[in-house]
Amino acid sequence: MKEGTFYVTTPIYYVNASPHIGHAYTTITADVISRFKRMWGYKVLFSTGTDEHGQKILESAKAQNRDPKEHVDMYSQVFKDTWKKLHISYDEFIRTTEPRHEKVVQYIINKLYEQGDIYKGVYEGWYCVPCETFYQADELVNGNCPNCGRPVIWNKEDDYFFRMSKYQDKLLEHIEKNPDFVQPQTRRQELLNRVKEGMRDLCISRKGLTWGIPIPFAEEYSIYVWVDALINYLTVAGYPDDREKFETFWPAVHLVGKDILWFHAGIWPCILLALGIDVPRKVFAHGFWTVKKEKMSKSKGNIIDPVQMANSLVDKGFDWDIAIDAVRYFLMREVPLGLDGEYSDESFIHRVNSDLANDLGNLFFRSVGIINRYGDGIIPNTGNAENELLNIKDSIIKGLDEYMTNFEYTKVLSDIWDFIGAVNKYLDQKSPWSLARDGKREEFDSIMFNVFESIRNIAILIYPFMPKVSEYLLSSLGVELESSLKREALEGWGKLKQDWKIPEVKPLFPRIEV
Ligand code: ME8
Repeated sequence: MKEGTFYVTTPIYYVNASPHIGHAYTTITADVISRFKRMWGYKVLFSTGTDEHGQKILESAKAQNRDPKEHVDMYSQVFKDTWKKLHISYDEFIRTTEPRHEKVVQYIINKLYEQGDIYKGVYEGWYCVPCETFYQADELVNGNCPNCGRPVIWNKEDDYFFRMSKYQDKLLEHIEKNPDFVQPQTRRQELLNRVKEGMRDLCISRKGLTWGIPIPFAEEYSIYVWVDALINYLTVAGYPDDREKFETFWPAVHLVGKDILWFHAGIWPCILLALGIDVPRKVFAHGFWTVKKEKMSKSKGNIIDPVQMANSLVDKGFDWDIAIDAVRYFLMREVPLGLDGEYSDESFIHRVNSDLANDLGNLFFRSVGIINRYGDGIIPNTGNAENELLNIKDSIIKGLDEYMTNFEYTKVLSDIWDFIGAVNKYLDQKSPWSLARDGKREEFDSIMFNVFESIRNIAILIYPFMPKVSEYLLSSLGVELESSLKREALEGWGKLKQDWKIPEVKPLFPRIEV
């Protein structure tokens, strides 16, 4: 990895249904860090995609009466379309059925086989198709899958195995030496315990399964879908042919849900160690969104669709882009990444009303109202900074890269909202409207300059979370976007355009009556 670069990934999602807020959560989280890092001057590679092979996908295609290829093409497009709607700025969208990926998977399997890390044995145990996971009898809970609770199937066949146990000690050492390798700490502890219990060799083949990548030296087998899927992170990074890209970006930061931590922080690093490649820079496992305390899932029928959430705001008078940003804001603000979050329509509406309409929206619209009424709509640029506001801004910027890199988004947002609160309070206390009425023009100008300069800073700070709201606010302030969405634009105080007349603005966040 070269200095100043940042590679972040989401899991590649199964193409058996449309995305819900669980998928959107991981993807928006990755989008926020990518937008932030680009703003901070990093060269970013942000990758997402779809996991298209395996028995689960084959069965879902059959259940929906589609040819598997047609099925994966269709759902993969649904994911792409949804990410476009949610303003996701990915650099790469990888599909595991792409030839470029199949080539890398086969290359890796050959390499591991040739170096003696893959051997033939007999697999005897259980398999959960919805989770695409092998289990031994002692791992089952009441005879069912310990992860999803559904029935498992018995499997006994000749199979190929990866010598995972050989890399256990190296992995353990890495986790122990690198306290931030897995975050949050509770998940790191969980992983440590599991690695210490001992790692069995991993079955990496499925006999006779045709919807998968064939094992190059035994074509009657396909490669276990999780091994196929994990390798996507290397394919995107240019491994093995594009050395330049690979050396620029690898290792990646993997964002995952807590259900798939073991694959990313247990199995995957062992494969990488076997290949002589650096293990991931970080694996961050977030919590689950629940509805009435149950994990959201298609089988339970309690799915929340992010696009429908946005539509519910459009019905209340929101512009589409602003509604999408409100969904993004809610998901990033409501729960600290790592904990579970309970979704309800009430909590969504409450956030939108209180944080967006009452705090941010109110600050902007009352400020514009004051300047229109008492200052001909022209933002004064007096240049004298109000230290109280400047210091708040500086203290946010100080730790920002670190907080963002540790995915402490709720803390960052709460700091930005404290800033918004401070500017609203400043307006109340200074009551510039009275100063204008009393003819104290200089004082009025100075206060309004500081208010709008604060709004400019706030608009830049919220950009990673709400890009369209940010762009709307900045362009209303006459600020050029390209030069504004940069770290330098947050330095100092007083980068507003001289004598800018604010155009007519529309209310961004209509208050929702409940
Ligand atoms: O596991 N709350 O794909 P997947 C929060 N293809 N996040 C949730 C969630 C919920 N209720 N439900 C799902 C796979 N997620 C594999 C990944 S990667 C090499 C292969 C999110 O479609 C969360 O990030 O089942 C979880 O890890 C991911 O969706 C799983 O998506």
